[in-house]
Amino acid sequence: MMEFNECGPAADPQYSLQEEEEEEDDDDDEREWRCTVDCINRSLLTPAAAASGELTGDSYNYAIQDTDVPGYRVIVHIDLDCFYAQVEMIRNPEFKGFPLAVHQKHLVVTCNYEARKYGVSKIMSVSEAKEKCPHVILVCGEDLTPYREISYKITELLEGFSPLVERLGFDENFVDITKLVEKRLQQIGSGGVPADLSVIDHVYGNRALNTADAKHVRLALGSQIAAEMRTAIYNRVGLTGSAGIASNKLLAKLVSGTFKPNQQTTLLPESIQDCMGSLMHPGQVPGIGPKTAQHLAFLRIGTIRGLQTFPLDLLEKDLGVCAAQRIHKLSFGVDDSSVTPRGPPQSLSDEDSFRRCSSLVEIRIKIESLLICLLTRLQKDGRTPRTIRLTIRRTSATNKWFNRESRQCPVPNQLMQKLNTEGVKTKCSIRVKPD
Ligand code: TTP
Ligand code: MG
Repeated sequence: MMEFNECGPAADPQYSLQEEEEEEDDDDDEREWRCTVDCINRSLLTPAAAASGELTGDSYNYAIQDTDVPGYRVIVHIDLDCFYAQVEMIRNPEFKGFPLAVHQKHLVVTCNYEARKYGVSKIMSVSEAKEKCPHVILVCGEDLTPYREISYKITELLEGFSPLVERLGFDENFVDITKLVEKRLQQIGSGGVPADLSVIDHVYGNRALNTADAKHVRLALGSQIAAEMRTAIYNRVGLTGSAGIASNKLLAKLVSGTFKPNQQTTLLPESIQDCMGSLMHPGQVPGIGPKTAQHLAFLRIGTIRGLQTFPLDLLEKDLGVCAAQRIHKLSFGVDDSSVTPRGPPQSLSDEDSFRRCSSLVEIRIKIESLLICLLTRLQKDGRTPRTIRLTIRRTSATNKWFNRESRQCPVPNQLMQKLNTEGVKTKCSIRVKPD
């Protein structure tokens, strides 16, 4: 992997190192749901909200003053359908309607829903995909540029609805729409919530909406906003996506995949335990990564119920207080983490396999091609990088990421100047030392 770090506008020395989220693969899950402090100020609830959402006759009483109050937030998680495949169908409209798979090297990384009907799936070898569907169209998806560009377009579009948008990978976004829901409640005014208020598309577990329940009303309005977001994404970018609407990030992400593609699901509070209980094992809880799940398995915790009922003090002894409390709460569907916009990535990286390289010349060519891609992106980005780092990962049969070694150095001051005057040259000067 090669990356430029600490990218920042020339005039702004404040940028700090942060991995470009969509291209880092280590412990992603664990990182996303960081430990948060539970500091609910119940007095911030209006009387109606404080009274567990009972109707008082004035619809504005559905509102709360602090949009951070757990349970009263409205969070949307949007996951684009077969993302790379949809992008390829936009780039090549003649592929639309036919089974299509996007591969990197010999692996299918995604395929459209036409191909899925034949049994083609993500992380399947290209040869198996061809066996399942001999006429599948195969597109190489190793150049991430088109996916990256559309991915940021979607985030930007969602930011038009709410400034609180958090990217998760290339094709997922969380949007905190609590304030937007508050606004809609104000617009409804004292006339009362319309009796025909309904949830757009699916309600998890088919629960009936109770328009006398503040939380229900807020989520129903959230489902309308989510539908507007999906329509905007389709009309402006041409992509479909699935959405989950719930009171926190964990639950919104969990339900967004209930009905796919191009559908949305709203989770009402009464179904939270059913939703958590439907998970087969703790590793399926977003925020519990593979390492923690392994640890839990070691403690003989193999189900969500097992995690919920495991003595917290024992869990704390084993995992540490913070982590234990966090995952214990997650197992009940409680997640107070906020939707945190991250802004532009703080590092730009690219990677490729050196498996077929058997000489220094071949290695040099490979590194040069990575560098050219990165410099092109850097030029488009316009910010000035501080360091460049080259990372080599040696894999072994037992450990995929065994032995990770990096070297880094400062980027010469004149690089950006040179890049702007001369552009990215097709030939870069790279010295490769034998050791
Ligand atoms: P996903 O959201 O997992 O899949 P998807 O959007 O293609 O399909 P779905 O309709 O089920 O949501 O991943 C998003 C993109 O990330 C996907 O289009 C291709 C890429 N990807 C990889 O590069 N490597 C992988 O291992 C996987 C699973 C996906
Ligand atoms: Mg997706």
